[in-house]
Amino acid sequence: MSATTEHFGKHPGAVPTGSQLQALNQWVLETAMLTEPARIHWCDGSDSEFEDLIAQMQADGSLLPLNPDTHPNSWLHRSDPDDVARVEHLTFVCTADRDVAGPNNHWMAPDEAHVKMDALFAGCMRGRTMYVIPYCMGPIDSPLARCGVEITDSPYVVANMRIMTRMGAAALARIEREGSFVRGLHSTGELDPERRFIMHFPEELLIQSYGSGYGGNALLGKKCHALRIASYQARQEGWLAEHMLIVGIENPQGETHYIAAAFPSACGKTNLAMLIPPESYRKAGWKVWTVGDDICWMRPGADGRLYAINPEAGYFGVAPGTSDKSNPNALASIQRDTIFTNVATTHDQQPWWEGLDDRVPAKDWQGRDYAPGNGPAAHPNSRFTVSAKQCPSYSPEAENPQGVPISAIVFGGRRASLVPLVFEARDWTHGVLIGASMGSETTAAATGAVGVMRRDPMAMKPFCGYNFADYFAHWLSFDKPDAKLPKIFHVNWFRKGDDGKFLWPGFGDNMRVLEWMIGRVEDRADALDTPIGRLPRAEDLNLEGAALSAEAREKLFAVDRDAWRAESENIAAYLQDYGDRVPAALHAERARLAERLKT
Ligand code: OXD
Ligand code: MN
Repeated sequence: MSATTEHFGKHPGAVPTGSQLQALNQWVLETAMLTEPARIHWCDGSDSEFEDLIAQMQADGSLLPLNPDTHPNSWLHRSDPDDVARVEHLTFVCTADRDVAGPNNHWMAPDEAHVKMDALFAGCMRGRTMYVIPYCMGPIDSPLARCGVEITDSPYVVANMRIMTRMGAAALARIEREGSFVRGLHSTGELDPERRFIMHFPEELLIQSYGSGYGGNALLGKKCHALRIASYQARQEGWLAEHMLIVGIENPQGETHYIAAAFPSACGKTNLAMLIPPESYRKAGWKVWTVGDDICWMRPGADGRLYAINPEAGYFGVAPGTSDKSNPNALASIQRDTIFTNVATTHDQQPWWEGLDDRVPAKDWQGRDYAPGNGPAAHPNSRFTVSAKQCPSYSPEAENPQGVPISAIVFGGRRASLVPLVFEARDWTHGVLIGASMGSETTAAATGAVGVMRRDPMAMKPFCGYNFADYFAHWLSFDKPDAKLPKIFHVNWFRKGDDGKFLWPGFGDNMRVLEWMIGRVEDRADALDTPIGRLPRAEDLNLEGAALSAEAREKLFAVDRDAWRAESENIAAYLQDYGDRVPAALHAERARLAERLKT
């Protein structure tokens, strides 16, 4: 191996020393022997390192500067057109026993996967720099946080990891203290979809990703570590790693309730996390605080409540549809110091996407002159990467090492029919059934057909690192005698009317639903007992100024028993797919639902 190693930060001495770092150094060396990079760079996370990377990417054309007057320090990255989303069909969980991965995951035997990946990685970094990125998921001093090291040959990945995680010297110091970390090896390879795999080895705390530079496939701290590997670890250690936003709702008396909410990808988590309440609420003194928009790690505290941290430090948000109306906080966040991926541009080099405003873009996401016949100007899964601290509603509690106490958990999907606006689970077990049977129409966040209804338990279908049956059992296990668990709700912002249009205004108006939930948590708000759970009547929500049609008032608050009987049968069949490992308590809960629907 002929790689030269650059200095770690400002300190002379090529690689970090310290006895606990031996395993890390050894792995870096072995990886370098396999991948044969021209040089090795240990990332320290400094501003100057970031600036150097950006300058290098600007020079080689992989980042294009955007208009410095309107969007200072912001860049556009155009990816390979075949590399624009997560690839669920190429994502594997490799456990010794296939049943540990479960029917919800693609599985490969670890030995076979290692042979395959070693062959792909062999010599793949020739002529390239190998970056070693120590990172921490969660506040650096939090007992709930966990560290990892990603090795990559992509400067774009380094720059994004710098925004999305606590990356560099402080993370390395924690790794040295703890001596344990998740290993992630990534190479963009040839960006050939035929030579692309995202492999997880939870039993080895190892991730290997080859052939893609796309966020969810390549920023290994995010989906691969913070969800797939972390969910596996969380089960062993008694906590939860979930695909959830965390939002704080402060009432006019200054009390804040934190809500964790799971929605499938591209179903509005970022919008809900940054919601701006309707004017009447703002005038009354309600405030919304953003803790996280995608991932939530929760564990029971000494008082029996669940405490949550956002393991991420930035947002990798979907750009299309983000506007002054839908999400003013997101828009304000991305006016500077932002990396945009696969958006369109205006004639004066401003980033643009469908739903932003009515300007006509000049170039589409592939850099072609914009022509409506070529499809959307911005790719439907185009993204922005930005530090969480740039969000006007960023909660100082997001840095609290102990996390925030969760008052309510919300599950939700895109359901054009059947599912009412909101309902409350009768208890924890019922809530787990509601989460386990969540359904949603697919979106552009993953390759494949869009708009197809599929079951997506707890919005974790693409992200649970082990068998869903065991995952459901793990969720049920939190219901202990001294536990003070959050209430569980289900919402559907996406119900459509006979004309195919959404019945609920959504966005800021979702505050009306959150207020009802908080009322339920505080035992102040009313609800109607129905077979599927507790529903508000229209009069139980504050709908003043919400301009709902008569059809909306009827359908959003109703339970169609015949249709729900069919849904209940469908849920029973779905649970059967997971075989004998499904907890009996979940089948029993489903049977109780069917029983209630009979009467
Ligand atoms: C994401 C996703 O990028 O869920 O957050 O795909
Ligand atoms: Mn997500």
